[in-house]
Amino acid sequence: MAPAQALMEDKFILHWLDESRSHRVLWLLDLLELDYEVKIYLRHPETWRGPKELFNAHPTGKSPILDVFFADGSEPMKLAETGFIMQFLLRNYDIKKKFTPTDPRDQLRVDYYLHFAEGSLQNLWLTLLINSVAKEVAPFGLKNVTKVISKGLNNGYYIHEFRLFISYLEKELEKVGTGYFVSDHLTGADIILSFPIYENIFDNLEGVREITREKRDMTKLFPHLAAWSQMIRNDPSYQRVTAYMEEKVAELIQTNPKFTYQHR
Ligand SMILES: N[C@@H](CCC(=O)N[C@@H](CS)C(=O)NCC(=O)O)C(=O)O
Repeated sequence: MAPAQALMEDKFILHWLDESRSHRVLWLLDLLELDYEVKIYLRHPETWRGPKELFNAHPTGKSPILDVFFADGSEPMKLAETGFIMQFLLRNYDIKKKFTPTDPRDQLRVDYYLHFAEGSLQNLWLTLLINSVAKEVAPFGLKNVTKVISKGLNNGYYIHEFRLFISYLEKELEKVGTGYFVSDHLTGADIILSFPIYENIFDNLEGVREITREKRDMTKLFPHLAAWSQMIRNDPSYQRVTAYMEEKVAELIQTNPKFTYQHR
């Protein structure tokens, strides 16, 4: 058997948390037509944290986690960190090079986005989000002071950084001019950015308005990012995995309403 085929016989278990970064790993597994299973975890409806069962998958209790079972019998591997997982999958399983640029300089751009998405963009969004809900979780009596501090941090620093990053990404897309972040077809760059740009922002415009106090229309301010988000939304594989997971999550909630959440 040719090595490429042997690799395609490998099996995967994705530990997938709802409304999380793990969705793009699922999308990539589907795009690469790999043999995978999904283990579903639900967030606590109030704290929005993952369940304690995620700690059985990995000591950090975070998702995504990918278990890899090699067809050649070598020792299974457990992978964490979205960018790293995606890099591993693209390097080893994109046999037909469908999602890999041919130009080595373009490959470097993909690698850059695999780091940028989690290293810079996602943490910024998370901080904005946490500051915007800080008042609600603050103890009674400290809510007003918490609001002043968290709003001050967002207004004085994080909203500015958010605009900086989004404007930068808009210009990058315009510069490439193909509708994709790298090259002229879907690559790991678009797949990893689907969560911070499409899911967090362009599929959540009302939430963005509340958090960033941006009154102008984001789709008009950032037309290239808006059109790119539409491309993600319309991707048949993205639609298929999204609809499938929505159905599975609804089933899980219905059949197991006492899903055990970790209270922290
Ligand atoms: N940098 C990590 C972040 C992983 C992460 O924080 N995952 C979140 C989901 S978006 C999580 O599992 N949260 C559950 C919790 O912290 O309780 C990655 O890219 O995989």
